[in-house]
Amino acid sequence: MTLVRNPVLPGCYPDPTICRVGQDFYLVTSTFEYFPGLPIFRSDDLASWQQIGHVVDRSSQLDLDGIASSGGLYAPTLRHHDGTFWLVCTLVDQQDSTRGGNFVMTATDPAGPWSDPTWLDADGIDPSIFFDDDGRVWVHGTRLARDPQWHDQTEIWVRELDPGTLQLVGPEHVVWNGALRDVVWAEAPHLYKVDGTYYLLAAEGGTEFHHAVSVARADSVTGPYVGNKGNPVLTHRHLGRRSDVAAVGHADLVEAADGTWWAVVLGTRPYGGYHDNLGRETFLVPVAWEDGWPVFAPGVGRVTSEVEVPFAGQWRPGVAQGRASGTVRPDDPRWTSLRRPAAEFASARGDGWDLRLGPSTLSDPLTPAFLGVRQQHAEVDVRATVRAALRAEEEVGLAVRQSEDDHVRLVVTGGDGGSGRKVVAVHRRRGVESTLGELSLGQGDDAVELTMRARGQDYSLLAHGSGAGPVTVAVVDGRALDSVTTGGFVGLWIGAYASSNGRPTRTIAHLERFDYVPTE
Ligand code: 6LW
Repeated sequence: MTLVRNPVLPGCYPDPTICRVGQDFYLVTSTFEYFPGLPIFRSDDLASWQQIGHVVDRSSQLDLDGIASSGGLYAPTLRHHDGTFWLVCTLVDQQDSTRGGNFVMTATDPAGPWSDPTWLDADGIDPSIFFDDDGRVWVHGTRLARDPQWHDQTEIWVRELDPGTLQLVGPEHVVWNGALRDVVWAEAPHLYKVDGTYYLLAAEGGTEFHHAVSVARADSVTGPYVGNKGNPVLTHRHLGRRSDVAAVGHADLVEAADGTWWAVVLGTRPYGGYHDNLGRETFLVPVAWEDGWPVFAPGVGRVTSEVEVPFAGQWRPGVAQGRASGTVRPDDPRWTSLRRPAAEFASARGDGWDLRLGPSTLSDPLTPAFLGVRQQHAEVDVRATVRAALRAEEEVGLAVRQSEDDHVRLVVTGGDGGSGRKVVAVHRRRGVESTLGELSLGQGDDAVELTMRARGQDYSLLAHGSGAGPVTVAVVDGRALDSVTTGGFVGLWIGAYASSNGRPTRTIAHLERFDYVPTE
């Protein structure tokens, strides 16, 4: 028996989906505009998760260019059937609804390679796939109701998939609008068959504070589905905004080899007021069956900070669980870039990277030289040691990123018209930039150490030139950066960043090392 710490995946790992093959569990989460996309984790005990790859690791699989922040890859579903892993997901472009859509990818090895997508003739988001025991396969998802009776009403549809052609066939069945009257955003549907009965699990209320999980059951896969009288069966919305965990919903169920049942859900851990800088994280919840219905966290009714898992071994947290501290080396699975592979602008060198500056910036929905990791701890020091011979207007340093419009940079610049290097702290807030502080460095190209020190919502930005002690260049209120303030679906990323700010350049900056050091 081991006490498993929640969240099992801290930081921006939302919309978890889980399946089991033999003794092993596999889990995938959403990644929006980040690349590589859809990280896949393996665990043999639900406690310790090791990242084994990404479902999307070639830009030839999907084109994320130009997709603005909080668009991109939403809510996947992962299943295993007959020796094949199946993943269904949506590529969303919020500016261009004709782009992207729902797709299927398959793999025989979950670590990859995964196939190119096959696009499905289905609109909406949050697709899921269910393999019935009669050999038939059913895809389901959610979309805005075709004939809405209330604002933001969605409908969950079910349609058969031909597993040979990967095309949807036959009639479509609209089976669910949510458990409660006038409820918004019935979404994240997943179908299961347990003891001959079909169960539909779905989120409702929207993925933020009012998020909830409801369940319905039917004798036939296409319904009619009858809701549980206890719906919603899991939510934290009645706990208020001071709850340690909020926004709980978007559940997926799995049965362990010993017959116990579990759910993974997303939730947030607000701090400094109702702000979720770490994003929507993945939590584990025990499930029991009573009277033919799943009971989430029986006897407790909420997500807890520790969960007893009877078959769990000793706690062996994986690096992606954020409990590894220290230098993030080039082979670390936490590294992510924006929209395209980091190899297009970065090459590993020693403990760090060479970063080729390019004209694009963090404000463009493109691929600037940004290599980051999720902020997974409220208290953490992130340090980048950089060295570069920069020209005027060029910059290299650290960035704390929410989106194109909201981020903070602590960067070395080539100075003003070549008059000397300096460190500049810049806050881009709702698309408008302001300089928060500056520190002169003098001429030369010796290494500069830049630190982002998060202590709750105080993000101190420090710079340390050779010989000198660290100097605080600015302190930023992190509440300006979280998605409660800015909108969107993602938590914060912290990364190394370099740009020539629109100019042609051949400058290469060296990131000597990048350290992620939580205080706990
Ligand atoms: C996800 C959906 C949701 O597809 O957020 O508002 C989306 N609801 O379930 C992105 O995580």
